[in-house]
Amino acid sequence: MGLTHQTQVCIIGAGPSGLLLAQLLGLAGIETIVLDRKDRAYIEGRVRAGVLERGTVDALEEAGVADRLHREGLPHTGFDLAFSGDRHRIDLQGLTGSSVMVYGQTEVTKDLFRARHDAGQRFFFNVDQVVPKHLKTAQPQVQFQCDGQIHTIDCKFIAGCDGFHGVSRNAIPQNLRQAFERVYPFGWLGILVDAPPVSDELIYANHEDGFALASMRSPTRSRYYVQCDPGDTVADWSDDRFWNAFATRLGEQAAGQLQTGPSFEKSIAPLRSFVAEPMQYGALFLAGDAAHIVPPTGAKGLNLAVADVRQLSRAFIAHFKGNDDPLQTYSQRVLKRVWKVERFSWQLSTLMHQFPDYGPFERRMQRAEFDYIASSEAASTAIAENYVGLPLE
Ligand code: FAS
Ligand code: PHB
Repeated sequence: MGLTHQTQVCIIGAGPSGLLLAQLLGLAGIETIVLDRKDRAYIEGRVRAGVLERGTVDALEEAGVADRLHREGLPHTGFDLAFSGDRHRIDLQGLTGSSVMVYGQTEVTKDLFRARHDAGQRFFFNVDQVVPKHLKTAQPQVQFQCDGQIHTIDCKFIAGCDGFHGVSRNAIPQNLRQAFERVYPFGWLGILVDAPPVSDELIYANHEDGFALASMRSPTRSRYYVQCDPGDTVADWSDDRFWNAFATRLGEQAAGQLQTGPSFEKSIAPLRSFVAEPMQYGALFLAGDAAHIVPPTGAKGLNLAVADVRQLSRAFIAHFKGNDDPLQTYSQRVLKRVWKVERFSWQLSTLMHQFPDYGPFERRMQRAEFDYIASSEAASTAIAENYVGLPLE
């Protein structure tokens, strides 16, 4: 028979989406249980996003977990687009009055875990066989295995925060859901290195050899990426090969400032655009990568997840106060913004990468778009307002 537990909202996934949702609901007095198939150390060790929109910083302040972010985060008021060595700065502050914060997702996750632990959050780690059940009834459940036992959680709602490879999305009957996907013909190879960043701000570069991104985690720790073939493995990329490609693609000006060193993290991420509709079914509500994926070019993945959670937490809180409208309209409201962010991430990825099937005409179109952005305040403003973050609604 196994063990049975009760809660108001069962959250599947303890990544940024699940942890932030648990924190915001906890502060509103709503009980949650959080499940993850991994454990805290593994989740905190995943190196992913690095740029936070203003809205994400607002959400972390609202969640009471932004103290270290404000101590250690790096405010950025602009970034560079580079094309075959020519550089154009997107003046975020001047064009939009807003900026972004450079602070690693790893740190956001650690701050959220610490807050949830201090709040006495009920977690189940290293779970298996997770099955959301009875979604169209008043008594939904989540069944799973943990420590050799079968567990059942009786709850009012289920939040699917289990990322792209989770189970929640597919708990919606196949005939009622639709997926939209674009898989890009390249990946990103990323490294971490304890060396000062090549520039004070981020540089996104399109070079005939491929894309490169110069980012950072602190004044002494850099986060760098190069476009690679989708079939590449980390073993194909020695540090020497990485540094040569990175320096070439950034252009002479930056290459002259580059301080290299041994990488201590090296990973390859595939790039895709993906949206699953709808983002709710009965008692199940999806947030974050469980519902959508963006190529990291626009620095939107984590920020889009946080935007979902801000809306979902407000809708749950409204429900428990007697107003069910926000919850009933969650999917249609959130998807409007999701698609706008998907568009920006797709546009910037299309502009900044070398596509194997692009000929001379397409490459001229990329160069012409860069020259237009560099010469038009309106075009630069369009990039800037998407990069700092679109309004929540
Ligand atoms: P997550 O995937 O972070 O978390 C989902 C959680 O659910 C995981 O902890 C997983 O263990 C758990 N889970 C999965 N299946 C489960 C199951 N069946 N039962 C229980 N738990 C389950 N975004 C950027 O903005 N910039 C970047 O540079 C960037 N780089 C990335 C690099 C990589 C390799 C990846 C994969 C993503 C990257 N992203 C980036 C996007 C990333 O930051 C996501 O947007 C962010 O992690 C989304 O958070 P969650 O929605 O919580 O999903
Ligand atoms: C990062 O610092 O990891 C980062 C920054 C900006 C992006 C993607 C990744 O667009």
